[in-house]
Amino acid sequence: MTEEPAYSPPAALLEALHSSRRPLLIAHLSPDGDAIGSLLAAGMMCWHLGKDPVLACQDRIPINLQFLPAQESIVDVVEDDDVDLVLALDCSDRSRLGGVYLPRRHGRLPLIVIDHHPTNDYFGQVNWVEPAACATAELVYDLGVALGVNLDADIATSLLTAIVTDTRGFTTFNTTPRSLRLAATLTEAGAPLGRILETAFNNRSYGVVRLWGRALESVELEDGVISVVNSKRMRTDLNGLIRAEGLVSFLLSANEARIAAVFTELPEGQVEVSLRARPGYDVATLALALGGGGHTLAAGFTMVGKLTEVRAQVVARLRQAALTTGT
Ligand SMILES: [Mn+2]
Repeated sequence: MTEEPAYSPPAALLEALHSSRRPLLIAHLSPDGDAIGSLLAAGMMCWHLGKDPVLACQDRIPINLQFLPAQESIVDVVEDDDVDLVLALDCSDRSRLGGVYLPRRHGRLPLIVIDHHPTNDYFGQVNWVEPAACATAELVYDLGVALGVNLDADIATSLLTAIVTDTRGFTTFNTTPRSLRLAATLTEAGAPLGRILETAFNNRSYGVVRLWGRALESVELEDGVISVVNSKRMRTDLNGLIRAEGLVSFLLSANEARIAAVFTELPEGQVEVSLRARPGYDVATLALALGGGGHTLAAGFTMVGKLTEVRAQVVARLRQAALTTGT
């Protein structure tokens, strides 16, 4: 590895990991590139160290990440009674672990958290949280250095995919010189940057494109808050498709928008709210207040209620945020 570590894992983390034989590694539910990339890289590091980890994530791996090495080893049900440590990756609170974390069985095991969300609530016994890191994978890289693991092409591919997706192709404001140096190091180690960018961003199903079209019919802009709904009715002929992936970032590209929101009606009477903000505005505070979390400029939460009512209620609060927190 050529890029110097920027962060040091806590001694207690290294100790716990060294003495574990079968750690349970968990990426958050509704996983993104950072969750899956960090999970796979950490899992491969464990293999290099002769450990026998369980890699787990409650939800399906998004189609644009299904090229990643070793992703077939991720399980969505943990039946193993043998695990001796839990390592949470990119999870800001306990609920993000989803159903692969079984409190009755895993609650007595040491719980280690590696994350970069500023809203992290330190739910582990050991919490390595670095909000300045552009991705959890940046910390996983530093963990690899601390563990003395050789950076092979598969680990590099997983880490670079995580960094590329969490920085949306090095376009977010938390992209740092180090993000770029890490990308160079990982590319040198064999990660295919062009293919990762292409697969991560130019890769959505025709169904998602049609769903964008229907959701965009509902677009509204009020006081700098742009929003759409994605209702169950819009998806009846779309084969179980739920999320209009990428749409919230697209909405924010409207010049008049300062905050963007997508309201997705979930099957069980819940509404998932995805939020994005331009620099100088903040959507994390509201998301956290409503039981979710995330970053200042990208956050989300889920609440019970009717789609139209949730939209009206949340947009009213976002309009306050768009009027009062501008710089
Ligand atoms: Mn992340």
